[in-house]
Amino acid sequence: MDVSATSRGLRRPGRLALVGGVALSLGLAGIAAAWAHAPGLMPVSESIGIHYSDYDRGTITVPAGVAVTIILRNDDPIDHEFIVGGADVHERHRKGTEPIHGSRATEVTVPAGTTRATTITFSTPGSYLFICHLPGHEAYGMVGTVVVRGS
Ligand SMILES: [Cu+2]
Repeated sequence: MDVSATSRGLRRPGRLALVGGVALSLGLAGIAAAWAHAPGLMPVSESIGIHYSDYDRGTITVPAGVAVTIILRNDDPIDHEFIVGGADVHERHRKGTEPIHGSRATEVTVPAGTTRATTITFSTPGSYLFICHLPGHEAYGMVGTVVVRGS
């Protein structure tokens, strides 16, 4: 658990009492789980590394309706992308001509050797592919899944 989440809780006396009760009954893991189920109380973040044109995680699971920050670290000497969405989104990008992405949170260019963060709220539970649509990268295997679970 990060310290900022703890200190933020301490500044809210009303919630401190609730968290204290959870701490007694469930321990530290229980606190994290309780916060994870209370949107807005605890930031949700996931990290995905890219190395040798491969995402280091095939699946990430996130809660619906919560802002999730996804940290994308590209260790390669070439650019990659993280584009997440439904079949329509991916079909558009397979045929697309946009060389750089940056204006949509769900479509991120991660230049060689850099780290990018994007924050997305997935409103509808389900499974959504994330893919790098630079030429040849999807066929090479740059595909993963975001599983969005309901509350
Ligand atoms: Cu790529």
